[in-house]
Amino acid sequence: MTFFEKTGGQRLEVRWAGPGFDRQLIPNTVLYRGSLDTTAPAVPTGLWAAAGSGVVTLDWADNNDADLAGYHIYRTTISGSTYTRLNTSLLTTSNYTDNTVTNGILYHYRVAAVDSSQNESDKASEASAAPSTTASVILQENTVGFCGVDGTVDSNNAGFTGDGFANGNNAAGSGVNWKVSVPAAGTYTFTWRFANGTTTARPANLLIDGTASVSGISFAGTGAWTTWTTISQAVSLAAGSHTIRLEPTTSNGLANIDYLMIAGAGVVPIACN
Ligand SMILES: [Ca+2]
Ligand SMILES: [Ca+2]
Ligand SMILES: [Ca+2]
Ligand SMILES: [Ca+2]
Repeated sequence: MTFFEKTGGQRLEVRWAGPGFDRQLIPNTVLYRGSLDTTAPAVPTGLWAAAGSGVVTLDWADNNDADLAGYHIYRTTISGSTYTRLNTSLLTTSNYTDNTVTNGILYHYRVAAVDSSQNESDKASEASAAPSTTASVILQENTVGFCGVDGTVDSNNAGFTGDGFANGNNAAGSGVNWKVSVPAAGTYTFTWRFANGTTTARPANLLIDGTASVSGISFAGTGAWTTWTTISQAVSLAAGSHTIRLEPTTSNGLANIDYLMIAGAGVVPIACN
């Protein structure tokens, strides 16, 4: 390769040689003309995970990038770090089944999109799953089924999973909303992971489709805002889709909510709008 500069112009010559012939110039008519693609695809959206016994199934929305080549899926058991890529070849469909999980362990997943120039997007928000003999879904902030908080999603108190936790305004009635669909009428187990750094319990009512379902669920003090625990509640649901709202009854507001897990066969998080 020769690069030389003339007054008022620059020139690059590329030559090649092979067995039995001398090096010769590659004419510029066959050299690739164009600009290199350095633009990564959009970050995938709509990731959610469903856990069964020894299995986690993941689904997300199709990317619309014209030069999309596929996806990479990543997993960790330490929320926010040490991700391992699960797929060996690029995934060409927007779903994945992870059969390499152990019941009783909480896993966290993120997905990224890759284009035909090997540019990789940022990883999408973390979705979590807890494989068990009982099927379940976990609704994390910034993933499907989380419909907002009367307050903020924060990440300042360590020990949360996913992108952070829902910190409702400290006022009665400042709640958190979710939305799911269930395939059959029955009793489903709701489990909230939460922290309450005060010594006063922060009770809340559970509203299903705007109607009081369970009153006075007591989110007790956990000793510190970085100390997280869970509380479970059996909830009756009719078949179909439901809005879920957890609403505090005192002026202290809600405990900080890391996630809502709903256990029962066939629960599916639903986009809020
Ligand atoms: Ca691109
Ligand atoms: Ca999909
Ligand atoms: Ca608060
Ligand atoms: Ca969380």
